[in-house]
Amino acid sequence: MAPERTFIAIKPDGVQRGLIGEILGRCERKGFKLIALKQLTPSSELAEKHYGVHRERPFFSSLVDFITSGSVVAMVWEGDGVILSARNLIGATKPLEANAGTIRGDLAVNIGRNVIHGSDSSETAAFEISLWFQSSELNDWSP
Ligand code: DAT
Ligand code: MG
Repeated sequence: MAPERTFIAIKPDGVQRGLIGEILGRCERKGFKLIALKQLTPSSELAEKHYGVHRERPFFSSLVDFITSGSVVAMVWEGDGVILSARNLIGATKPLEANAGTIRGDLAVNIGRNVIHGSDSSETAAFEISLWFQSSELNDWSP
């Protein structure tokens, strides 16, 4: 499987709850390589682009309000099959349906406060990485 990159973000609820270290640790222990990391409170413009695919959904405005409500930890991780593998680490969108052992299964109960975002395909990963990061912020290194 070819090395890939994916965009992962710890949402404001995860930051508020002190789960940054827990989530970084799970990604690191899995064996993925951290390529970029920063903390920011996203603008509405950034949030609306990030969640543009959900623009017509009834929850869109509350989703944008939530993701812009506080600090987000934005990351790029690299590894073989990392896009799907990170989705598996994250678990189902609805935390009550997420398997135990996943981040959402272990750490969340509410779909509107589900702690973490991960890209769902190679196309979204490329789009989200370029939306959240300048290419100069991506730091390649050899383990
Ligand atoms: P995921 O975050 O697992 O990729 P998604 O892309 O379908 O899920 O939706 C993006 C976010 O929007 C999700 O993390 C939480 C919120 N969301 C999705 N479906 C929702 C719903 N039915 N009601 C409220 N929020 C929802
Ligand atoms: Mg999604």
